Amino acid sequence: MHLEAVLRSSTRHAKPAGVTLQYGTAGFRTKAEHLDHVMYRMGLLAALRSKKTKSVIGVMVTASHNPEEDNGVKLVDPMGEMLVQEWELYATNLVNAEEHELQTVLTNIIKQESINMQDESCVAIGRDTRPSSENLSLAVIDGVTALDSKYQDYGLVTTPQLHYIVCCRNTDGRYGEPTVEGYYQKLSKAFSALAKQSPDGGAGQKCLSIDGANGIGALKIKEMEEHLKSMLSLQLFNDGSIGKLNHACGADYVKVQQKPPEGMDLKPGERCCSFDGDADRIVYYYMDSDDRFHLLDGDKIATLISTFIKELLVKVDLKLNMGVVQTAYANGSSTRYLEEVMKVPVYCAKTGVKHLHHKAQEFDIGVYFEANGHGTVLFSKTAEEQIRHLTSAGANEESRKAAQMLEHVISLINQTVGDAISDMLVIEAILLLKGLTVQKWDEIYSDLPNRQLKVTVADRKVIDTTDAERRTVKPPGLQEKIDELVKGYNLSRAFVRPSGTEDVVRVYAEADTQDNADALVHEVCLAVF
Ligand code: NG1
Ligand code: ZN
Repeated sequence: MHLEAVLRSSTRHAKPAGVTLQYGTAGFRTKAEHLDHVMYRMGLLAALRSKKTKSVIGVMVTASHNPEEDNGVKLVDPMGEMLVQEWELYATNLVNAEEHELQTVLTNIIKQESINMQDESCVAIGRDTRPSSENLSLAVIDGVTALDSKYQDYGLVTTPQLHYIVCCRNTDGRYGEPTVEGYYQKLSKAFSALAKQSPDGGAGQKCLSIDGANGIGALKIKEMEEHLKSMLSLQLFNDGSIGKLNHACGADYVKVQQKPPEGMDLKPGERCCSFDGDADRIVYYYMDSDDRFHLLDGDKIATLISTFIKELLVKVDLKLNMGVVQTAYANGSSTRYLEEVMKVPVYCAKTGVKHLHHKAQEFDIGVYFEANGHGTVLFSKTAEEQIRHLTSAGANEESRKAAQMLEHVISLINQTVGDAISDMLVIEAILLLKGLTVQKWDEIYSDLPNRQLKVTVADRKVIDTTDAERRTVKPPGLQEKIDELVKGYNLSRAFVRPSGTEDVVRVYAEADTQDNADALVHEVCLAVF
């Protein structure tokens, strides 16, 4: 195997000796200045993955909700899904190889995967608005071209837009036109078709305030808005013109701090939402007339969407099974509501979208959301076919209309990955169609007061979990301590787990009152030390 070109270019992207990183739930993520060699090598790996799968592979340069100084990279597989698990290991090995080991590690991957280096390959590259992202994406391109692979640089795109493009490129346009323009057209067409079905055509809906987290989502929502024309009235805050990316704003800040972002003018009762730094997460919120903050997170979104879909399924009389997938962070009230009132089966997956996505694929219709607002809906081929058939062959007008609505939801939702813009449009369409205000939506169930904290420990890996991360098995005695603390409160639950993206241990607790949730979370934090 001749890899001279690779080794030659690698000297321009040399790995600092001794630095090691792991391909975690969100790919590689660390301070931007440590990522040049990582990007170069992920360019190499993407080219290999493309040759192996004979498909276009995506590379997204972003660190999502993390500080502006950080950056990261993740690979996108052919259908727009996250990179398969076996290749995560190759990614880790490749990135951690010292310069003199690079050739051996690459050769091993090529051999193990029987990759024919003469095969064509193409890599689709996207990046967020971080100041470091442009140079880092050039390092990716150097890696891709060192293996004589083709590439297309899509420049500034949201993470879900890149996932969409990769899926379109590999399905001969069946999923849509593989451009950002194609994305806007697909979504605006579906939204318009749904909005037209609402009693007043959307005329009565009030303006939605959007916190763009000073990131790529702000840039892209402005472009989307032009396609939406007057169908949806939006007001954008934190658009990146003054503020810093994710600083005191964005979906993660709002969810974790349980307060509105800075830089946004909130009036009582107004419907607001926040995107995260790469626009794959969204949360809604509003202030009531007593100046109390109300958060509608991923759990409330999952409930709204699954209720809407279930009602349509009854109208079309299709026996498609639907399940909702959550994580340990899902509010206990949401799980109870979905299971007991909605009679929808709920499953708990490990944190990290790929785990939820895989579980959701087991259903005809799988709705998955992390409490932090990352999620989407997956429709199986069977479900899509049956629904499409009924758009014309439905037993009566009502059933045909419901099937058409489901078909538009299928077009509007980004099935490749959670997508703030697409989820926002689905939510807005449902609120319109059901004539719901944000307050009415919020009243569907009441969240249990909760608190999430992070603690820094010497080695977070000493904590090992089971039962979808809801219980610890290591270190010995910790779970017993947590059980004992939880017993001291009503309606309480608590768990700890090592973060997959930061060098911290996350601690979560819920209880009957905010004071109790706060007290419990502090007690559990102390138990972790
Ligand atoms: P970690 O750092 O493993 O908790 C965080 C989020 C995940 C997921 C990933 C990827 C929480 C509690 N955790 O993971 O849900 O979104 O980042 O971005 O929100
Ligand atoms: Zn994100």
